Amino acid sequence: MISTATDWIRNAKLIAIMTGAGVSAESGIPAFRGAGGLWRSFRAEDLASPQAFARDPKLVWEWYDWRREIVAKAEPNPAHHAIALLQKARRDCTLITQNVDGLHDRAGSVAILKLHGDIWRMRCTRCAAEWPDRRVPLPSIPPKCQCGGMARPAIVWFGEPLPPGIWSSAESAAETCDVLLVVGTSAVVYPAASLIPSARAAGAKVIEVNPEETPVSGSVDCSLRGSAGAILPELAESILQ
Ligand code: BJW
Ligand code: ZN
Repeated sequence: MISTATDWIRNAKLIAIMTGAGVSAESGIPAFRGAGGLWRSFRAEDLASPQAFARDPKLVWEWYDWRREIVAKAEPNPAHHAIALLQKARRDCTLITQNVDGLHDRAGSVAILKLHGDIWRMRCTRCAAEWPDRRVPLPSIPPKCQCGGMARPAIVWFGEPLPPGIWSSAESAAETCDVLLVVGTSAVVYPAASLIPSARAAGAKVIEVNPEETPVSGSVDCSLRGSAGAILPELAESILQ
């Protein structure tokens, strides 16, 4: 199976890679769903929404402060490095990520289409200013903007639109690629998950890398069952040899 996937990638003119939380699992960052997905007793759906933030900004910020601390200590793993290597060797390779942890950047990937934002950026709820902030832990919660307004994470929450330019670039990458490699996502969050059927409908081969079955497993061209940290380096090595 891996040799078929390798052949498809080797022969592809345009490659797109879409990653989810599973690609960072081996860096010690908990995914959102499945074992370890809860913080205290909350699911992402309970905290990652404008309504949850309006109800209890301190609670939502405590969740982010906890995650920022984990992410700050984490290092890119062999899967992030293999993707960066593939992108360097093949300029025609677009990386789309749902992750906000910045580990693809730290592994050396470039021009990353970050669908759901960035955990190291803040946005003012009053004046909409955006700025980077890497302080861990935050000195006070909720953090403030210079204008005195309350800051929120510059992350796309449930019910909010994805950044339009980034989303349209991701759509066009999915619709024009010859191969879409889908790594470490449960493929349940939309519109990101819709890139998978879009790519397939436009004629791309879709390869999934995930230790578990997902709702798209039955409709992809090839399922590679295993961890990203084991499979991606093997794929990159055989493609780039
Ligand atoms: C491994 C591994 C290893 C483990 N190696 N793999 C259509 C149908 C139904 C609902 C909707 C729909 N369209 C829109 C919606 C609503 C909603 C949605 O999708 N809801 C569903 C959950 C039901 N979507 C939205 O609200 C989106 N916005 C929107 O649609 O706006 C419309 C609009 C237009 C115009 C005006 C206004 C509105 C926004 C979605 C934002 C998602 N944001 C989050 C942020 C969380 C907070 C944060 O990061 O700080 O993004 S939610 C969370 O889920 C996060 C992730 O990026 C996202 C996806 O999760 P992911 O990456 O797939 O992780 P997991 O944990 O689910 O899966 C991990 C996988 O890894 C598993 O499969 C493991 O097996 C695997 N794995 N170890 C490889 N070692
Ligand atoms: Zn402000």
